[in-house]
Amino acid sequence: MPVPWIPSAPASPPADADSYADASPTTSHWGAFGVRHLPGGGIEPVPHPADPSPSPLLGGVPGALRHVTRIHRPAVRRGWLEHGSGPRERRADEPFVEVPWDEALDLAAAELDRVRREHGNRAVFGGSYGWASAGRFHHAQSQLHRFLGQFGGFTSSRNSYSNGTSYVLLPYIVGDPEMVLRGASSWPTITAHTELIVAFGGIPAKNVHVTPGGVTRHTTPGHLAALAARGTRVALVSPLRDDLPDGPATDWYPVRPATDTALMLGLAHTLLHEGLHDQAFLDRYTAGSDVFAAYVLGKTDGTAKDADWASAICGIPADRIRALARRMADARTLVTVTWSLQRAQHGEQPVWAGLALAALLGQIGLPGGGFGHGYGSMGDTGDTGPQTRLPHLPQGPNPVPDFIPCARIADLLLHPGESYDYDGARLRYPDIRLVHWAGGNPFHHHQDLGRLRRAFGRPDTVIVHETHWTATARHADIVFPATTALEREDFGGGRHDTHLIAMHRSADPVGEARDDHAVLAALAGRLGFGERFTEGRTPRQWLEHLYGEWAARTEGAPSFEDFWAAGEWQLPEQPAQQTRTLLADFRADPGAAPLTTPSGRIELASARIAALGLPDCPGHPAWLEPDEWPGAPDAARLPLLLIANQPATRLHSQLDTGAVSLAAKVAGREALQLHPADAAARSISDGDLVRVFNDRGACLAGAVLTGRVRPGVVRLPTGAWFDPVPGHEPPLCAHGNPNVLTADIPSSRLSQGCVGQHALVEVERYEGDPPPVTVRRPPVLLDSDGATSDRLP
Ligand SMILES: Nc1nc2c(c(=O)[nH]1)N[C@H]1C(S)=C(S)[C@@H](COP(=O)(O)OP(=O)(O)OC[C@H]3O[C@@H](n4cnc5c(=O)[nH]c(N)nc54)[C@H](O)[C@@H]3O)O[C@H]1N2
Ligand SMILES: Nc1nc2c(c(=O)[nH]1)N[C@H]1C(S)=C(S)[C@@H](COP(=O)(O)OP(=O)(O)OC[C@H]3O[C@@H](n4cnc5c(=O)[nH]c(N)nc54)[C@H](O)[C@@H]3O)O[C@H]1N2
Ligand SMILES: [Mo]
Repeated sequence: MPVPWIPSAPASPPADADSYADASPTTSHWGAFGVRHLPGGGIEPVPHPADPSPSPLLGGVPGALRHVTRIHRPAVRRGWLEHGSGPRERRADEPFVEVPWDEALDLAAAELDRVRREHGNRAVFGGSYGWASAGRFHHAQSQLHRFLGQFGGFTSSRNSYSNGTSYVLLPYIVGDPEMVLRGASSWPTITAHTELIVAFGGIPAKNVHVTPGGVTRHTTPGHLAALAARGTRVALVSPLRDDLPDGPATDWYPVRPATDTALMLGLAHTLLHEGLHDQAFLDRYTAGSDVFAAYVLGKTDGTAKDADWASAICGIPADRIRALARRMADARTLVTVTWSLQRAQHGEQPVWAGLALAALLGQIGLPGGGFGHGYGSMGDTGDTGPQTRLPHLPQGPNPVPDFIPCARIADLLLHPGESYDYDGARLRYPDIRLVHWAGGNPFHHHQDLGRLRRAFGRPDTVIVHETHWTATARHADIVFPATTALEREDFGGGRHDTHLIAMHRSADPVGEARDDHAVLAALAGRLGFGERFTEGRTPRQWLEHLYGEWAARTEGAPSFEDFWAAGEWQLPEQPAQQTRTLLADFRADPGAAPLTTPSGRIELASARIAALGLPDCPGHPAWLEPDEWPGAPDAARLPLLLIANQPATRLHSQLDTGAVSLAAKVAGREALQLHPADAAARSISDGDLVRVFNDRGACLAGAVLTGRVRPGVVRLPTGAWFDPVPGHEPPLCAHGNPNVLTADIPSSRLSQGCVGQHALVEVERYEGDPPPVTVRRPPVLLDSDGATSDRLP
């Protein structure tokens, strides 16, 4: 039986302009598209005609829009309704009572007010991390932050799960993080100049369809094709062969996960030992290269980090490491590191070591050379589109200074009053009594979901706005049904977008769903600041106002009416940005254009970081053994290294109920890729139901055997909706969510980033009657008399 697995999902064909013309325009994180209505009542997404490579995720939109898991009415957890607010186990299997809007709003407003009066504003957590949907006005977090700011403030969150570790590290070593995040060479420059790309984590084609806020033209697939046509060689350093599409001239280095730093140090050793490094570059543009070189050559700790040393750790033969280093020195070489590498314990190290490696080559700031961070992580890395600041909703000030690095959410809830290190400071967790979340799915994004479930038991009240009955909605006390982007008017575009898209309303709201803005305006009204929140405008008037302010300072922008009628405005091009790297000025004259680091240069050793004395982030790039990697003591018991990376078939947990995601499930669960040798050793065949487990939890998955993963490595992407089987502690997820397995520890005490990418696990064939997947049905919903709602199909 063929397994319906999509390794790197194929793109949909580009649209013809005619079918787009009679569709309603909109945009999304996976691209701009039109919504066409079908005779039977369904919808069909039509790609934007200017998009050379529309996202396969478009195919997930129709199924998700009207799925049975859409939330129809406000709902309150029965225990909360009956016993009032207070700490309690918040489990996904407790029924909800559907209540009228006024009642739900009254309850939420009164509880917000009580918490503020009794515990102060810092007892409200409103960080609300998550990707919500595209659209500049209805952006859920912006709306919530504006509301909570006017409410008197809230404990907020900083940074991201995406690249939170790098964001803290980079200011110490390059100054502005954008210098390497988006300042490295553009794709056209790479295809014109680069001879060798050494891609740690690859350039995964599955990821480049996504850009936060929207994208009209997906250009990276075309650039990857251009690389292939030009014959640019790519050294793919990844445990997964699918991290680079077939096409470019590829040498695969199937590195053991979590060991890239050792490999980079081995490469650096060869360069230094054989005198292939650029000493003049190091002297002029870097600080601390002597400290770094002394460490690499073994002068500090007696261990030379040579290719043999590196090989024993990373599993790449020493002669291949030496040969690669020599080739790097001999060519215009771009060293790139995907964000995934820093989403791990000691995640600073591969980023810093990769930068140091590129510095040794002396090509930083040259077209097509140097260091890049995020090619293949996001669609707009290396994009040449205009960088226009698009209109946005003003959030206003937040009077509460308390914040957490976003990946510390469970620690925040579990350990009020405890202190912790962050970015050179010592911070303390406030005591959170109320959590208000809109536009994010912590039961998707956070690690160790069993622990997160305990953490969500601590606050008095959890309020969630959601479109669907996600695991987060199921762990809330008060649930507000939110409209999706298709059910309201807005405009949107991403950071490098070529178009600002008018997002016309193309579907009626499901059930009684309301816009997040409307929910918050109603709460603000009850709390006495309704007029301040809305400024007396309807959503349409907000759009006209925000657009109008922006158009007034944007040359050539049409009137709102013309923009709305046309469905888009193509933004003016800014050609000057296309070929220069942000570091080009620094390279031309480091004295005149210094970096904002203490030395003004690239810091290969940082005295500031060293002075912090952190055991998990020393003052120069170093190989530090993580707790969970193939060489760890626990690997004797848990011999497989799980890669929990981004899914090819959806955006995080979004669109998991859509056709593209469902088509790739195996045995009804998320697909787990594993090597045939590992499968044979466990009597696992293609398509088998398997149990993936470690000490933190377990999940079921469907086995897919493939030689495109390194032996000893299994891949289970994120995003299958968490479906805890009742009665299991630690949790068993019936559906295949890898975050029951990942550890909730910080990347380091410097940055407190997320470590979700890796975990040690074991896999076994599942025998017996499997628990069913229940999460694709709504939870039990009661009406106010306690009867089960009969609305469900
Ligand atoms: N193990 C592991 N975990 C990871 C990662 C990993 O690599 N490994 N990656 C991490 C990364 S990089 C990220 S960015 C996070 C992503 O984590 P999230 O951003 O939290 O994931 P999403 O599924 O995009 O959640 C967005 C939610 O918003 C809802 N939504 C959409 N539109 C609206 C709206 O208009 N209003 C409201 N109220 N809700 C709306 C959607 O239904 C969805 O539930 O996951 C992280 N988690
Ligand atoms: N289709 C789709 N695209 C997306 C997203 C999505 O949910 N769906 N999410 C978007 C978001 S929010 C973000 S932040 C970006 C994330 O961008 P990334 O963090 O770069 O994406 P990942 O897919 O998590 O990881 C990239 C690759 O790194 C490899 N890798 C993992 N561990 C190691 C290691 O130790 N060493 C090496 N050399 N390689 C390793 C994995 O095989 C993986 O496929 O993706 C964006 N793009
Ligand atoms: Mo992300």
